[in-house]
Amino acid sequence: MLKKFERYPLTFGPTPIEKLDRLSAHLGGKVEIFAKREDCNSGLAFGGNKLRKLEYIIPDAIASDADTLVTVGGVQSNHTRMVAAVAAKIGMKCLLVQESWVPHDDVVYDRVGNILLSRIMGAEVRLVEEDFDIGIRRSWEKALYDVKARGGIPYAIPAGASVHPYGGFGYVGFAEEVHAQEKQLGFKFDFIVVCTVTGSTHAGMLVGFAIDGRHRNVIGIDASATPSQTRAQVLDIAQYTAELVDLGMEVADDDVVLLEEYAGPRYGIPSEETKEAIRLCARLEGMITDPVYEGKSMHGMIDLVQKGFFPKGSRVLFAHLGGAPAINGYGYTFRNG
Ligand code: 5PA
Repeated sequence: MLKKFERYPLTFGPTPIEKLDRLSAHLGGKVEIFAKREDCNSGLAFGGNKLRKLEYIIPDAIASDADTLVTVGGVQSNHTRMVAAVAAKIGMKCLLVQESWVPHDDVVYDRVGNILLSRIMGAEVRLVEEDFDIGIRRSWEKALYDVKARGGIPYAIPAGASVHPYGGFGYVGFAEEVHAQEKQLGFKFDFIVVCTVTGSTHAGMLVGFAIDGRHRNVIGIDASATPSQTRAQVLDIAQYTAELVDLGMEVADDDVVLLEEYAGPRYGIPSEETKEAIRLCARLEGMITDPVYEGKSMHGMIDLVQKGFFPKGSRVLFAHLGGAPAINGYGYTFRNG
């Protein structure tokens, strides 16, 4: 589906699929759980889902003659870290707008993890007092204006590299990769669990798995805590991505499966159940998930298994999209493990 689109390689290649035996057994053994390790997809600053998306966006940035990548996220955004790494790798400058999306008072919150890495990689980091919102941001538009005012040529990448014409392609590619891996494994996954915030990861998967009718088996776990906006954004991106890749099928509103109950208490703040899910997965599998994203989708998946949402014998693929560096901003939360 993606052959006609240019791709700038930023990842190692297909990511491994790992069986989570001990977690599967701990949850009763009725469901087989696997993880696709997008968190290990690259040598660029610890990797993660944004690199798959950026592989299809960067050719356009290079063709535009831009000299500065400009993007936006929260203080502990993984996306901004990934854009900083890519800018370094391709020899561009980078301006990051880091908004106050999370009311968090760890003293080192704006000094460690993602933001620390972005600073080391030479990005200009601009801390801004604005609340969480996945839409187009005024602060980001101002940053674009500022780059132009000082004689630079900005290339605008929206939050999470999502609301960009090519933002959905990377995770269409993920689905194609899973199809190929399933041939080798000799079975197909019944469900794919994905953490959803700005929407293009979920949207790309929805389009990619629609090829063999599994689009409603992509179970989005909302981590935005603003689910109607996230849902609308997933639908919109899925619709225009489907058209661009000639899917030959209309994506409808009820094709977006987004579960809302695991995002609380709010974006970036983990519930007690999310913290327990992070500990459980770490202690059974040595697999690190974070309090903002994958901890919430892990919590969702565990709860769904326990509730019997997945029929007995199902094979469930947990998309591990990265995000572990942010855990450094939660030292107090995990001070006792
Ligand atoms: C993010 C996003 P989408 O934004 O494509 O829905 O992906 C959700 C997601 N897992 C899941 C991890 C580790 C993520 O980083 N992160 C954002 C960021 O600024 O880092 C875009 C919100």
